[in-house]
Amino acid sequence: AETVARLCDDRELVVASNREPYSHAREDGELTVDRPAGGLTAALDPVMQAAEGTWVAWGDGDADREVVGPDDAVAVPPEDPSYDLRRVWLTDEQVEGYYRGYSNRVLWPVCHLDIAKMTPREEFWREYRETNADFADAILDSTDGADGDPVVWFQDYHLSLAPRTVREARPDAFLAHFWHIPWPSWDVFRACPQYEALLDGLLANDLVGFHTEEYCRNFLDCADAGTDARVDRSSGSVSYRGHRTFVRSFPLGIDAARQADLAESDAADEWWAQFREARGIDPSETVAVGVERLDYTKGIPERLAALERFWEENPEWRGDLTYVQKGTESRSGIAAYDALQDRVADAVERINDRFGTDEWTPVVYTTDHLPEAGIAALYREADLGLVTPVRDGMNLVAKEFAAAQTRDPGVLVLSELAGATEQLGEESVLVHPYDTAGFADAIGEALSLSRAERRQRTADLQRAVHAEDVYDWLESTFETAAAIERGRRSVRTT
Ligand code: GDG
Repeated sequence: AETVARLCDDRELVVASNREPYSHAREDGELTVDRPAGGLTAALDPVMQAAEGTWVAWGDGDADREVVGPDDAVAVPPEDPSYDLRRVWLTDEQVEGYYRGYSNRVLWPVCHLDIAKMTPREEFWREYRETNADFADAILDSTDGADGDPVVWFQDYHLSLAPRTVREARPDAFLAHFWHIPWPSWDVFRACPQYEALLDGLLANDLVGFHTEEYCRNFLDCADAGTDARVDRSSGSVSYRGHRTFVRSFPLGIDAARQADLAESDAADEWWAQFREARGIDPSETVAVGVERLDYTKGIPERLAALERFWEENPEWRGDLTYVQKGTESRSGIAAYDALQDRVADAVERINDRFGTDEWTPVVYTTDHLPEAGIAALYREADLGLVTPVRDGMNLVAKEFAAAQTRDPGVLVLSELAGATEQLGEESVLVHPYDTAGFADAIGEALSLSRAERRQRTADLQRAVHAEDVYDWLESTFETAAAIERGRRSVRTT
């Protein structure tokens, strides 16, 4: 955290993301604070504490409104206030149009190559623009009066337009943006009617980061075809409206050491003992696991079809291979998500009716949000980790599964369409999520690996996830930013 803060050179650091790192709630009249849950927020939090910066995010919920000081900001973390959390308040129309509409019904499907699910309504775009302007205002307000030009780091697809507004007001600020989902090729991206405005917003940044080289190449192609920018592929940069944007890949990692500790924790043991008991999983059973939000990009129905095929063709595994699917409901109320929830529930019921017995349930399904230790226990206990999205920017579950193999090592079965495959593909059993027959065979192959082979693959996977963890990701992002700044300064002085 100190290193990263130093790389900001004592300039004001502002992070902007849709979700807030701390949220407040009222339970039985008591005000409670929810801690950063995801790996990224947990890793960024100490950086923000060291840099004493500002985090701008959507303030979600009534309790958040109670905990504001001047300028809609509250100092966090609560026990040792060291940086400002500044909330952007959204109207119901904004939540519907900016978040549930444009972000999740236009950008999400387009970037995951599912343009048939794209719903580009006029009011979605209007609210997205307005909300991005609100974020930009909050960023500018919080950097007002700060010494020097700020460093602003935007997270993700919710905030494509805000960089342009910030750039216009603060031409010398350093603006970086990390895009957590895939960037599609030009022929897909152009299906989005606002492609030019989106590129215009993103090209106001000095640095745009993606998980993989492929997304970087796609972005450069889109900038080339969708704007009048000059694209230099050899340096990975775009010159547009008098400004140069560098495009780089920064594959996001996890806190691998923490994940391994969690897998070995008492809380994980306790959670697993209870879950196993409650769901009737016998200790002798072989366990496969899938952990995700119920999102159509995660390939859950496709995976269930492959498992069904596997049990069909391999009757000796009935009663032995149990699949645990954790699928938390997500983005409910959006038709594509509601349909997916029904589809998954129906498939689970059908498979369990077809193969289940009084003693054995083939698919153990839970929609609960589990404690971190529960997730780690599932990974640790599983003989197979099935991470088979039909598209995924990175997929951190694959990395968490690898890090949590602290005992009898399990096998990672990974989709060739996940970003994580660029780093973990070689040591995994790779599948194509839509090739049901090949996927079923791969499950058989993964189950047949010897202990020595599983141990070797796991050791290699763990080396990979520890070698490029979330802290390396932060450091390389900020080092790249510092190098770009140094390059600029030397150009100015020569
Ligand atoms: C986007 C991109 C990219 C899941 N269920 C529970 C729970 N989780 C945690 C997992 C993991 C995280 O949520 C999911 O991360 P993913 O990376 O798999 O997927 P997305 O949410 O789609 O994230 C993705 C990511 O951004 C980062 O850039 O990798 O490609 O789509 O950490 O463990 N955690 C707890 N309970 C649950 O029930 N505690």
